[in-house]
This record gives sequence, structure tokens and C-alpha cells, in this order.
Amino acid sequence: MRKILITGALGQIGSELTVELRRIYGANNVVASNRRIKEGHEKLIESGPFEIVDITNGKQLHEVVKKHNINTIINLAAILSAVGEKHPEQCWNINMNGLYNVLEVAREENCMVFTPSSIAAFGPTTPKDKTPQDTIQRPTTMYGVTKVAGELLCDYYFLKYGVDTRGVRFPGLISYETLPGGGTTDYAVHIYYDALKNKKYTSFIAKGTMMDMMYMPDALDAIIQLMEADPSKLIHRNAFNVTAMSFDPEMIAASIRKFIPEFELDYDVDPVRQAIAESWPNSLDDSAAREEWGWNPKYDLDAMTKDMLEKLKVKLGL
Ligand code: NAD
Ligand code: AKB
Repeated sequence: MRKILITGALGQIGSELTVELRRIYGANNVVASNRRIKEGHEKLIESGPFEIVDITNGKQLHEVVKKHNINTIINLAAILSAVGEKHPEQCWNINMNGLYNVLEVAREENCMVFTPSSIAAFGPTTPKDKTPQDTIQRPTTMYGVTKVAGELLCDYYFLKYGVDTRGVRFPGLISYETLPGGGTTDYAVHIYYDALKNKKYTSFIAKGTMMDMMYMPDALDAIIQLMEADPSKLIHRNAFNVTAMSFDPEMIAASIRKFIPEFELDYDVDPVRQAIAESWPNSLDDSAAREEWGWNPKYDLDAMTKDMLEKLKVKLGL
């Protein structure tokens, strides 16, 4: 029986993953945690056990793991790329020292650990198209540095201590439940809100900038499928390339125009986030994930746009 602790559970992924895991494993077997309570998450907090856990506080984390007999930690607490460039020291502390605490507690209490990596683990010298699973990883952001180091640290804990660590390199995730937490791919979420509210969006990412993306239901499937995968089949563990689509701002705008024909897109490019985007791949090769644990996303760009617009319309009361 799984007893799961989710760190950073009130973020973009955690707020939806908690609900899905509680549906599958039972509400009492999924402990949600975050370093602080965030407004708008009352329903989630009341739907099962919830604890305040700051992952940079190893003692607090350890106590909660012991209190709930946790055997699986899904570590979602992190600082993302754009915020990470504003606060590199905080990004290093949470993403690295926090992960170290998670792995140490997992080693002592015999827990499995799932930690997402990112397309940010690649850099400007990585092959840009169909980026292979095993390739050059020399990122130029603090976030990317923590993601590569995190992948290596997770491998180390598996090889040295036998901790069952697993992870995927997520692309930009698009969802309607919780806004993204300060990344470079966030434009691809904001565009849907503005399309519905104003029929117009000003992109901080330039025309022609291709990045991998994925709709949240597929991201949740990726986490659950990899967590449940037969360990004897896993060659890569930390971390698998996964993707569902690759587009630039013009392509997502064209998809939105299929549902809102008068939608307009213009640009006010942010040099910091644009430089980050340009250092990342255009598209990933995710064949290792497909071969080793059956990864197979369901949503392409138009299917995602249709669902996003329908769900957001209801959410925004439009
Ligand atoms: P998010 O920023 O939306 O949520 C992170 C959560 O962690 C927030 O609720 C925040 O309050 C919490 N947090 C921050 N510091 C903490 C600490 N010290 N202790 C405990 N909680 C803390 O992030 P997300 O989008 O849900 O991402 C989760 C993971 O997935 C991260 O590792 C991120 O790098 C990775 N990822 C996300 C995306 C994406 O597009 N969302 C893409 C690739 C990888
Ligand atoms: C970000 O833009 O920082 C994240 C990511 C791709 O890791 N969405």
C-alpha cells in the first residue's frame, strides 16, 4: 500500500496531482504539504491530510514522513526558471539542499522518490531538434544547473544506497487549475486566459521560438505511470525526456483562432525569458520513455486548446 507525501503540493502540478492520487490511492494515503498555506487551495487542503513542510528543513520533513508512515515522496517543491534567475541563491537552496533533504529522509525511511526534472536541464550546446535522451547537458540558468545536478544526485542515491529514484524531464506544462509559478513557458498558459478575457495577448516570448509543451492530464499520467513502472525495465530513471507537442507563439495563436477567430497576438519580448527559451531545445526525443514504460500522451495542440478554452470559460464565469 502506498503512503505518499507530496511536497510543494499547492503549486501548478501538485494542486492537480494531489486530487488524482487521492482518487487512485485513497484520500488518507496521500499527504499534501507546502511550505505555506496559499489562498484558493482550501478545498484541496480539506480533502485529505495536509502538513506544513519546508523541504529546506530536513528535521520537519523527517518528522512528517515518520508521522504518516510515508513510503513514497513526490518532490514538487522548487523555484522555476524565471524566478530562479531573479533569486539564484534561493533557487539553489530549495532545488538542491531541499532535494538533498528529501533523498536523505528517503534513504533513512526506505521511501521511493519521484522528482521532476525539466527541459531546462539542457543548454545552448545541446542538439536543439529531437534532443536525444542522453546528450550534452550544459544549462546556462541556475534552475537548469539545479535540474542537472538533481538528476545526478537522484542517480547517485539509487546507485549508492538503492533508493528507488525516478523522474521525467517535463516540458512547459499547460493547465487551468492553478497558474504557473514563474517559468519561461508560462506564456502558453497566460495566452488562454487573455484570449478568453480580452481576445488579445501580448507575448513575452518571440515569434518563432519553439519549445516543448504538454497538457496537465498527460503530465499527471506520466508521473503515475513512471511511479508504477516495472523497475527492471528502467534504464534511465533520472530523468526521462517526455513531450507531447512543440510550438511557437504563432502556432498556439493559430490553434486558439480555430475557436476564437478574432483573437490577436502581438509581442513585447522579455530579454531574460527569451534568452532562457533560446537556450532550451526546440523539440525532445522521448523514445526512451515510450520504450521503457509505455509513455504515450493523449493531447495534441488543438485537443488541448479545445479543452483549455472550455474549462477556463467555466472557471472564469464567461
Ligand atoms: P510551482 O512553482 O507551481 O509550485 C511549487 C510549490 O512549491 C509552490 O506551491 C511553492 O509554494 C512550494 N515551495 C517552494 N519552496 C518550497 C519549500 N522550500 N518547501 C516546500 N514547498 C515549497 O511549481 P510546479 O510547476 O508545480 O513544478 C513542480 C516541479 O515540476 C518542479 O520541480 C519544477 O521544476 C518541475 N517542472 C515544472 C514544469 C511546469 O511547467 N510546471 C516544467 C518542468 C518541470
Ligand atoms: C519553466 O519555464 O521554468 C518551467 C520548466 C519548463 O521547467 N515551466
